[in-house]
Amino acid sequence: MISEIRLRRAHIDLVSPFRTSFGVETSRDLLYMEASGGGVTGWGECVAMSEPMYSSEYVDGCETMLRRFMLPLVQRDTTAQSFAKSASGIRGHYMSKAVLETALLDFQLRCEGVSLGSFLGATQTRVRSGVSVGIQPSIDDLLRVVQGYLNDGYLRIKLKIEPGFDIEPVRAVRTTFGDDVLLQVDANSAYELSDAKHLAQLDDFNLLLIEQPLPEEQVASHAQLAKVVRTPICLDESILSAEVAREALDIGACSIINIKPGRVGGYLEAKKIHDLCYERGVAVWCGGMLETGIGRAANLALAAMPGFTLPGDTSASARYFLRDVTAPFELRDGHLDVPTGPGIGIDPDLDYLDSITDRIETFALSRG
Ligand code: OSB
Ligand code: MG
Repeated sequence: MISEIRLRRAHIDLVSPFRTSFGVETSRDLLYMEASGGGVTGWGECVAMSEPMYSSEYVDGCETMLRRFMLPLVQRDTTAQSFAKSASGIRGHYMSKAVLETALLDFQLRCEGVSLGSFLGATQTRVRSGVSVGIQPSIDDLLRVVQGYLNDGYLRIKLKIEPGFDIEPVRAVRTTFGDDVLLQVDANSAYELSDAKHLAQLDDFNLLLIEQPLPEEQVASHAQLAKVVRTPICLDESILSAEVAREALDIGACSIINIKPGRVGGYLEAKKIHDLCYERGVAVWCGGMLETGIGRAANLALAAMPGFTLPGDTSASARYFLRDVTAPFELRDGHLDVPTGPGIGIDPDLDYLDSITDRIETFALSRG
């Protein structure tokens, strides 16, 4: 039984600025939920960024949602499953739902001694790692950064693109590093359907996929785009639930899906999207939101499911932080090991986490 929930706000610097079509991140504004009882603590990490630029959600807004509408739904005997059910009446706010649901799920799995991987049906003990490369000041800088990641052993490169930094940088990377490099691009919604012919120039570079070229709401426009562009379209921002995923696949808006548990309300919904895609033979991969070790551990469990046939954005701790809040996730032969312990399988270094914590608020639970 859970006796209290803590909401922790913290911050951590990134090793280098991460630029996308929607902005530049230099540090991570963190919100963790901790569900505790009987000496056990379950953890969740919120994926929202400090500003609503990737999607409409942002971390201070998540804190308000949790405080005002979600924590009141939790009682001592609330499970991840019962929380998901009661929170389904709240529209949207997936990232807020996900962090609390994950803390509850981690708590119950730790109590049962079951790893998140086995709960989800993971079949792999390690997962192939890709890396997401931010927009760079110049093509020379980009080539240097990509070379560094290839030297580290990353098995797939994802280039962030935007209008004005797209065809030539991709050409340069393909030409410099050759045809064997697994390469894909992510536009974070920066284009319009009228850019279809421009984007079709990317067809020359044998990319695995183009991720989220058009705005989140324009699912049907992606189906139009897919008729002009030969490179497979992969959706990220648009896929907010298994229902949206089903509709997007049905109309041909995408042929690959980036699954981010935080974006869809948690691991239970993420599993539904995996299962739907697996049944249809649609490839999925695990995205990331610059998570610390807490969120990364859980993503690795998900990425170990059988339908995750493409390398994800599950990179090593060192790609993000000088020092992670958990023992660092390290690349071995381009792979990360899936944690095997109960729940997410890893604990934060509490002394270090406390040192980067701004404040903690404790919520005592009623009996239920
Ligand atoms: O669109 O996939 C994205 C990071 C923050 C927000 C959105 C995205 C990303 C990434 C990096 O591409 C993923 C990662 O390495 O965690
Ligand atoms: Mg993306």
